Amino acid sequence: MEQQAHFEAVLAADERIEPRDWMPEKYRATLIRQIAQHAHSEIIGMQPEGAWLTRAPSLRRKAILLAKVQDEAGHGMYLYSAAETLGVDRADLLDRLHTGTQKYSTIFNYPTLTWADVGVIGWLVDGAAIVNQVPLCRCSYGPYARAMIRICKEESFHQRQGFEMLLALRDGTDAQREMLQDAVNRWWWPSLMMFGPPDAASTNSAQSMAWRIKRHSNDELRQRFVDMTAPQADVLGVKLPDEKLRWNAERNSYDFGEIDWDEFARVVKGDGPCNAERIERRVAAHTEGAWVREAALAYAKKQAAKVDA
Ligand code: FAQ
Repeated sequence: MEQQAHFEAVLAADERIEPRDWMPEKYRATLIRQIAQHAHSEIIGMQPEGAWLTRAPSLRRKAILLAKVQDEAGHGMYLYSAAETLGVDRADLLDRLHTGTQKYSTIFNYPTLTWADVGVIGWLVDGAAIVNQVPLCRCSYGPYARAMIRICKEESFHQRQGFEMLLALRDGTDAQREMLQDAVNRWWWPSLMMFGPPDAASTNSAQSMAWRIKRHSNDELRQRFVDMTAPQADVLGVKLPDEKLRWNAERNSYDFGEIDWDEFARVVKGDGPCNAERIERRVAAHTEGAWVREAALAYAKKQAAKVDA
């Protein structure tokens, strides 16, 4: 009872729960679920852009993209470490990703068909990730909140590199501008789905907000993203593919059209354009990397034996 009171008091004072503190089991389970899904998204998210590393149009673009994809691996690592502070094992979490019992973001199940997709991922996908993740820097669980601070700094850089790449396409040839518009047409709606189901269908939101894991509802953050992004589309000279998108002076926000929630449900269930391919590639990388994990373990044992001797 005293422990429960301490937990409630920490939340009420907007302070952080740390790994050694007592916490309700459901709070622990919710964090493991969200942090693991977030980590999985980061490492699966390396694939759509990674596919363009060998085809980047210049050495400069290739170096930038390589650094970005490596950052995503790093984000996955911080997040798996944050999840491990809750008493789970990273190997088990990876198993759950590989067997499809834990989710990752729907957005990474769409293909990257052209070079413009790489820039649009930076602009829209990293842009949406920032809007969703900046409030997580104030999440009530300390290790997750701290991991998010560094991740958000890097995501901001990713977003700007994407936008800068798109400015180059805007200032390029007609074919480049068409390629840009086509990529925007394909990524806009999936980016809006990153924020999760509408509030009325969001099963976890009420409890996660009460526990101060989430600070804003899915729809609130989605609206914030639309408001931030619509003027940027004007700068890029692209049209967002939504006939209902318009400024609403009364609400001081943009109105926008209805998201295809059937498509969202299909992609969550595993039936998106690239779900099978992403998991297959991930499992192959894990299997092919077994020798690296074995070598690292053998080295760690050898070092420990030296210290003991
Ligand atoms: N995809 O009750 P809610 C990135 C699931 S990282 C798949 O609203 P919640 C960086 C949800 O898990 C992108 N599943 O859930 C990058 C739940 O199922 P469950 C990832 C989704 O947790 C950029 C069910 O639907 N970011 O982009 C999705 O309160 C570029 C009901 O939903 C994060 O993970 C979805 N889009 O709110 C990398 C941020 N949406 O678990 C490479 C942290 C919902 O009960 C390149 N996560 N579901 O079986 C969050 O903020 C939250 O978990 C939400 C969902 C907002 C995603």
